[in-house]
Formats: sequence, structure tokens, C-alpha cells
Amino acid sequence: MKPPASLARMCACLVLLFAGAASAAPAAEARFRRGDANADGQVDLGDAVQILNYLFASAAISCVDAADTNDDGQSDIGDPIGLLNYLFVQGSAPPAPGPSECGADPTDDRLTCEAYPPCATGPPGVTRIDGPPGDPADAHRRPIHGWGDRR
Ligand SMILES: [Ca+2]
Ligand SMILES: [Ca+2]
Repeated sequence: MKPPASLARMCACLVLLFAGAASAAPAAEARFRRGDANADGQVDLGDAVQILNYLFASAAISCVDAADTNDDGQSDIGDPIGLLNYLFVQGSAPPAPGPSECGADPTDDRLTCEAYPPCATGPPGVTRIDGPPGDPADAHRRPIHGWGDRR
């Protein structure tokens, strides 16, 4: 028995509605500096060591996208080698967003960036020191305002 046409139309509308709602809510893209595998805000030898520890000693990396220094969507030995080439033998810089600018990964891959504090943004005019806004541990701290905010 076929469902009535109006029921089929209503189901089709619901499917389109939910599909649209899912695509209308873009996921927040994590911002990071490519190559800064240890998320300390600098790209240096420590990052190559961190990637090697991640690959061979099960160390954790909070932003695996940052550790994908050649942006091939894979975490492998090519990443620390490429980073060492960039740092010490004038090899090419890690691709966008690059080692000095914060930005999202322009390529679609399966790697994730769960956390990258150096590129975290707070409310305009406020520089976050640490912890999320409203963190009770930060209650004693005052926000640092930019020069333009001085009265
Ligand atoms: Ca680093
Ligand atoms: Ca890679």
C-alpha cells in the first residue's frame, strides 16, 4: 500500500528541513599555526621532537592538523622531516595557514584540531590569559584591554 501523496510530501519536506539545518550550522574551524605541534606558539625543534614522540612514543598532540606540516592529511615521518628541512636547511615553509599566522586548515582531511590555545580568541579588546571565560579559577584576574580601550 502506497502512502498518501501528502504524507510523502511532508516526509520529503522534513528530510530537506533537517538536512538544511545540519548544513546551515557550520562547525567552528579550529585555527592553528602549521608546524606548532606542541602548541606553544612557536615553530621550532621542539615541534619536530613532539611529532616524533606522537608517532613513535604515543605522546598526545592536541592539534594534529598543526602537526601535519606538509598538509597531506597524514601523520607520518614526512612531517618532522619536512619541518626540520624548513627550520635548518631552508626547505619550504609549511603550507597554509603557515608557521606564523593563525588560520584554519584550507584542505579537507580526517585530521582534527581539538585544541590550539595560542590561536584561541576571546571577546574583542580582551586578551585571554588562560582558561575559558567564566572559569572560577580566573575570578581574581582582570582582563587585559588593548591600548585603544584605555580611558
Ligand atoms: Ca611549538
Ligand atoms: Ca603529513
